[in-house]
Amino acid sequence: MYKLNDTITAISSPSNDHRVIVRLAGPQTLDILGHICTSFVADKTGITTCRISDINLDAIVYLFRQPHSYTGDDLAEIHLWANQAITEALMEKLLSLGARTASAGEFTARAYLNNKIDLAQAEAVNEVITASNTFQLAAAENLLAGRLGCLSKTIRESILDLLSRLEANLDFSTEDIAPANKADIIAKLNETKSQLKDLLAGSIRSESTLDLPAVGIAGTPNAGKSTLLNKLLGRQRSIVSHQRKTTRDVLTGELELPGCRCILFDCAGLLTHAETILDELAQQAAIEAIRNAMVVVFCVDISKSDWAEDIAIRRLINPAHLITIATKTDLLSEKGTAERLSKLKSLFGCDFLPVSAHSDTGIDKLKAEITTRLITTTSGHTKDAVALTTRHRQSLNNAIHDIIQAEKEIKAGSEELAAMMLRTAYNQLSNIEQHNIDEQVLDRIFSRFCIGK
Ligand SMILES: Nc1nc2c(ncn2[C@@H]2O[C@H](COP(=O)(O)OP(=O)(O)OP(=O)(O)O)[C@@H](O)[C@H]2O)c(=O)[nH]1
Ligand SMILES: [Mg+2]
Repeated sequence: MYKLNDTITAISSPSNDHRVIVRLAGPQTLDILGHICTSFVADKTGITTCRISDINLDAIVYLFRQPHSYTGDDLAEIHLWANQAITEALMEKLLSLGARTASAGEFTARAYLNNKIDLAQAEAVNEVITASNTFQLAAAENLLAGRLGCLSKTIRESILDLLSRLEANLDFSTEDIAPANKADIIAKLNETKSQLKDLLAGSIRSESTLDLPAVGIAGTPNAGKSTLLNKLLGRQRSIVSHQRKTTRDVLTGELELPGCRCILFDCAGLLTHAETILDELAQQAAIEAIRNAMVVVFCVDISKSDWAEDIAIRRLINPAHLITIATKTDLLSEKGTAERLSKLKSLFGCDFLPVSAHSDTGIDKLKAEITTRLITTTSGHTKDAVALTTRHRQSLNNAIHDIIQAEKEIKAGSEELAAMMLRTAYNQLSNIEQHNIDEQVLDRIFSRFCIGK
């Protein structure tokens, strides 16, 4: 499907940007530039300013000659300040001169097919584009820098080493491997298996970069959840009233935090007993949403005189990350707030962050706490994590499985079968950077990209 011998073009800047970047790559690039630009002469740096006669505008053209370009062929980036109509006129001109509209991810597909980057790095381009927080971005950049390819290459080399030792044994000996040798090979196999497991464990699920993490606001009815959601989002997303059970549905909004984004949701107040069918349905929706949340902000109304209901519903939820907050602190004096905070601490066994959506108290601290929890959860605590796609995980898991089988075969004395399993494990890992991967897989990978990348 991917042709390499024609010239492709696409707008590669965001649609809401007045600075437009048009990419052009392929053998006709220079010819086309010669047609559209008056006096086109690229200097040694490959950067030139020229007038595009058809649209009567000046543009900066960056020319990268093959093979020293992103795609590996002649590539130009035309930068100009233009509106949509002018940009469309330019695109039409490029197409009339023989360029073809690039499909999603086709520039990166060319880079891959021209051996400029390996497949893992190509996928990383997309991960960088879709990353939703700084840690996911760092993990995607690690992937882009070829770290996964590098790590899998080191592991492949140890498999090759083991394979050569096994095969030497098969070729030159009619007897079983000596026990000392056998123990050594098994130890090496275990080491390789651990390296693969570490790689998986320390990685970030890059699929999750496509879905923003969910942060839920939970608590009893009237705890001030909807008021808090509206405050954090900065708009009236959820209805607020002094009546209990005002919120029935799960209501969401996108929350921009420093360094990351998340989906914040409000839901029905949790109950110990559902009285009506409507209560029951609202509870089910709330519990389901809270179960899927990465972080839960648990609200307790500090102005209440009895927290028995709050204590009971706290037991209903068990999220990985819980932030406990005391709401409506504006209703108490400073001294009263301090006294009740320590009472809440002794009742619930954890600290409460004092918050008031009415007076803005604690809102910035809450945002910072949510950010910290999200980053801790998505980073797995490592800066060196690599973002792995489903395809990478599959290859790594298959390789681990093959190594376990190889170990079993060695223990059972069938070195020939063990060698076969190791060869399969080796091939699984080669898949990660594979160059002869079939078209359908390539299609699936690059179709997730946006046009122009
Ligand atoms: N003084 C004060 N009142 C608040 C604050 N936050 C919420 N309230 C009031 O508390 C009442 C309940 O607020 P909601 O935000 O609707 O509470 P909720 O937890 O969403 O309630 P349900 O949807 O019924 O579960 C309303 O009358 C709010 O005005 C606050 O920070 N200070
Ligand atoms: Mg509500």
